[in-house]
Amino acid sequence: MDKLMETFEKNDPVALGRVLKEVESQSEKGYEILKRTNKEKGKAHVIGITGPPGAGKSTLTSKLCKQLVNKGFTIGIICVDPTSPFTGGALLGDRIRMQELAKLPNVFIKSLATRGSLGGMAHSTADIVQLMDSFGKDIIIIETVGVGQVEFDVLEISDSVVLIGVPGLGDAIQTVKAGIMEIADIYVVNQADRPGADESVKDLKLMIKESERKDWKPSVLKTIATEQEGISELIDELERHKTHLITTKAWEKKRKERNYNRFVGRLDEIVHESVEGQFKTNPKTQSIIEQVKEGTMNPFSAANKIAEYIIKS
Ligand SMILES: Nc1nc2c(ncn2[C@@H]2O[C@H](COP(=O)(O)OP(=O)(O)OP(=O)(O)O)[C@@H](O)[C@H]2O)c(=O)[nH]1
Ligand SMILES: [Mg+2]
Repeated sequence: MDKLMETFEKNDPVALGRVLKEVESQSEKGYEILKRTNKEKGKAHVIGITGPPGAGKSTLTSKLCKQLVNKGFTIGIICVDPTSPFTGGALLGDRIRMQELAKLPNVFIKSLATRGSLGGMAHSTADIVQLMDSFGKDIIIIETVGVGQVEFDVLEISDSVVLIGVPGLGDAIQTVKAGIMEIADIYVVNQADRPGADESVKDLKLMIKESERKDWKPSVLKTIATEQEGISELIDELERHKTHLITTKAWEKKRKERNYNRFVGRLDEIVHESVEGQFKTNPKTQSIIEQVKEGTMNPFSAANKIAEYIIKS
């Protein structure tokens, strides 16, 4: 353990990989590591990149990353794929695209796929963000597909959220706009080499104008990720957003919220595990559970009874 942390502190990427594995498997060692690395955190700029499948998130992330490395930044990338157990091979193309990135100095990539539990995804992402931050990464990019609840929770960890669309996808974005409007800080119309890009930009700008958001007006950029076009503008915009967060103290607030949410999340887990452990093994609660199943006791009174019993014991 000490040796592992020693190499971690010496910025050995192999140690970062091992540390991430421990934390991901939620081992005792993993929690020890999280406790030890909880100092001096919150320096990294966390960027969430989301959008529909095939929009070009990975291509854009890869080009963005290359330019950031050239500017001297160290980068951590987290690929969150809540759908991977179902789409299976979909990640393969990504892996190939990302492979060239992994060869770059100062870039570390971590893929995160669900193993059944969607709920744990945001926790795991938060853990990985902490570790990459503590390791000294300047920028952490979280790439995630879509805009469902899980992705929403994951994106909440980010300081800056970039929503990537493609020309003609205006309608698709419209349908999710209620939720995404509140969290996207920068809009990108990628694949701008395809027809309809300007209309999409116009549509998005109109949507933004209509939104009630006051603190920050998101800008709309056009990119051709495959040609590396528009990437430096995106970097400028990300820097502008970071400055905005710092000057409005939202940066600080975000970190406080992140700390609080992680505490509540962990507390939740502990309570849940201990309660479940108790009522599943305790014979006294068994009869109540049986009655609930049979319908002879209503679930609300039963839950109250068991909660009372557990709190008392
Ligand atoms: N014409 C054009 N194609 C692009 C552009 N950017 C990406 N592509 C292509 O679009 C396809 C999907 O790109 P990805 O980067 O894998 O997209 P993604 O959003 O990461 O996809 P998922 O991770 O599967 O959701 C690839 O074949 C890319 O080469 C672009 O600007 N123009
Ligand atoms: Mg991708």
